[in-house]
Amino acid sequence: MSQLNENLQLIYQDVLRRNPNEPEFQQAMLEVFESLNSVMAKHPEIAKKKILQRICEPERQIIFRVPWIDDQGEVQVNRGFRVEFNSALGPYKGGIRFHPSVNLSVIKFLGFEQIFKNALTGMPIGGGKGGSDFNPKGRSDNEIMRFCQSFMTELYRHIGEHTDVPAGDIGVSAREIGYMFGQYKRITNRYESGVFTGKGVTWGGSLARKEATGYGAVFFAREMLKARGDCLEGKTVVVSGSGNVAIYAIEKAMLFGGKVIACSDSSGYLVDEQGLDLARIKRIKEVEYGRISQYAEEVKHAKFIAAGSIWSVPCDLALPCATQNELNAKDAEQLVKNGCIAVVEGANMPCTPEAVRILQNAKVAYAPGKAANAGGVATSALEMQQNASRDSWSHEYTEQRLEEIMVNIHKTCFETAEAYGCPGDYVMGANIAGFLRVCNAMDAMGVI
Ligand code: NDP
Ligand code: 2IT
Repeated sequence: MSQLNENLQLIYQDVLRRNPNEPEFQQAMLEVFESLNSVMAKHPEIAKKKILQRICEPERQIIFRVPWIDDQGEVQVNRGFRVEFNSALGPYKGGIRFHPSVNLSVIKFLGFEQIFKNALTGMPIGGGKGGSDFNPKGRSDNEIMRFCQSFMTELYRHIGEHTDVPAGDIGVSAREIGYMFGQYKRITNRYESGVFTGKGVTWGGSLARKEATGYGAVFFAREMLKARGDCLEGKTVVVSGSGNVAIYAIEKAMLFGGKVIACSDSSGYLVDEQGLDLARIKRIKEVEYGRISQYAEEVKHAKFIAAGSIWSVPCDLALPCATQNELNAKDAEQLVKNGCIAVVEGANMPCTPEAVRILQNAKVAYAPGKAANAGGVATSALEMQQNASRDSWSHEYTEQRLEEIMVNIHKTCFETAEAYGCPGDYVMGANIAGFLRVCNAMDAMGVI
């Protein structure tokens, strides 16, 4: 990362002016801008054709009302979003998030990151993101279904297998995808498998998609440690969150010989010094939709801590897999003090910019989400491939493809960082490699 040169500074001031009160979006843009000084010098056509300015402006932003009726017969009103950010490399692709914190800034930051992440996968997918401020917590299955149906009653007209292909994210898993896909099918009268990814494996979903983001992040961690002559075996691992990404990051870290001792949810964090019992976590979270504190009620030697930060738990490897800005400067200092050697982001933008600087200055290996968590969307692209050929692949084959993709993303980031004079800086490597791939396609297509 470096100070912005004069031209980048001017462009950044302009995007700030055009996108006020959107702190997450501004944060995500600044991180990319900070990687681009030498890129802009090497490729004058990018400035001349205003490609960066065009990339920062979403191609289309859809905001809509989502009215629905709860189990008490009360009318509820939520807000739905889909930001179709960039389609230079393929149809818009990215998840849908249901969480009360969702607003336009959050969806724009996620959509912006998704452009470069998807480019890094090497698959033909553009970038987009959607969601709603709907809070699924405590809602009945029927309420979730009615909400999803109302959400899709507007969204259906904007998506399609060649246009925009949503998937899951926070608060959206195969259950919600099922309700949304069902409503899409009903309204359009088309069984268009490729319009959604993350579908149930019995009706068009891909094996290994559920595991892909967490597994992919750990494949990335393995490659990053390997580049430093190290490995995962015997390492103590802490994973934040206990949702889809966290659960399968824990699983793969364990399979590679790591000892995972802590995870969390928004109510607090759980420590089991003997190593987490993953089957128990899966039952509590995936079957019972429960809280992680339940684990400590069932297991006497485990502790649940409602206040404080999971990053105070000493570890070799930290995998933030919950949400944006969940690991701040204080947490980063604590990790460094405790001897942490690597931080690999399963979530999107979980480390604050100050935390990233602290980790990088302390020579902790740091992998940004847009590289390390790209395995989820990459496997979504594999699901699209299976749907297009009306085929379904084995778990083993699909996971092998995922592994190859993650090894390649690591290699691309590593080599790009070296080529641009900042060896070991995966932020620079990921941003530059992703950005150049998008710029190249946009340049070829003229001013669009
Ligand atoms: P889930 O909804 O399955 O799980 C989210 C987890 O994070 C839960 O444990 C949740 O706790 C916790 N969490 C969410 N919001 C907050 C918050 N504001 N503060 C503290 N904890 C919070 O989502 P995923 O596992 O799918 O997503 C996790 C992260 O990974 C997100 O950043 C997402 O964008 C990213 N990601 C997901 C991909 C996917 O394929 N699913 C792909 C790539 C990235 P609680 O239950 O208490 O809310
Ligand atoms: O942030 C992400 O990459 C996702 N939520 C997955 C997107 C996808 O289309 O699979």
